[in-house]
Amino acid sequence: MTDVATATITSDLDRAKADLAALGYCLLEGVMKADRAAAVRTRIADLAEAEIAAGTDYVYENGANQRVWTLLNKGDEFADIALDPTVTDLMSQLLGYGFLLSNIDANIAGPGGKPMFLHADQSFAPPPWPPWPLVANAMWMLDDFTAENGATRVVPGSHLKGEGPVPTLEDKITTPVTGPAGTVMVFDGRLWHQTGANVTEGQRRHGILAYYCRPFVRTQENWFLSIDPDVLERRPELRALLGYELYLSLGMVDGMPRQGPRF
Ligand SMILES: O=C(O)CCC(=O)C(=O)O
Repeated sequence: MTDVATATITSDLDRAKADLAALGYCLLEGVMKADRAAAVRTRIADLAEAEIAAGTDYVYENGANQRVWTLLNKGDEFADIALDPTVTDLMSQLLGYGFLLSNIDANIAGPGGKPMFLHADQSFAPPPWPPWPLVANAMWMLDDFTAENGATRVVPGSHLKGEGPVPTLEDKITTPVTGPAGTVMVFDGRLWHQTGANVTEGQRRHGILAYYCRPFVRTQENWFLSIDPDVLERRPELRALLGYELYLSLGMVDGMPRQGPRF
């Protein structure tokens, strides 16, 4: 594609916020230092291999791609990613106070993988959409993302269309979002996007999607069933993010706390 406005890779938060508003996504460089990105990548690759060996894997796309789900139960480094202050600051701007973690998983795009269907992450909501996002996502690049190895592809500005796309595997209307390992792409839940095709001979593209939602939207992961209680005990700061705290009158247990407002 030519002449498409695309986000600038930056460490300037104001610049990133401007891209997010105008284009529906932004790119922040170096939020994760190179050695940390490499260590997290190794951990994801090990988990992916171990899940295949255990028969609990989520391999798809004819064996080319693999998801590793529910990362909070698979290492405290993933709680740090979910709670990252730069990303959560942007999330509170996009989603308001009390936002939740909808899910956190890894997506590995391997050689031979075709494009994912074009979608927006809030396609569960019927159109017309409100003029603000219901959900938002952060893609943490653990490898250099390139057009060849399956970088996420987006339609810049599509977050303003008010509805999702007709799902298609076509990648001609999308543009690849490339960046060095350690870059994080934060994107509005209305943005049309897809995983790119991986046309390399042997590169596996590792990324972590930390996916958030407004506090009145159902989370993708059912945390109440899936979170390991030891994780919550070790990392109590996750409680609010996973929906264990009240949001106005949502999330009550036997009514509101007795010292609070009555209705
Ligand atoms: O892995 C990617 O590049 C994007 C994945 C994606 O679009 C999704 O999980 O909704």
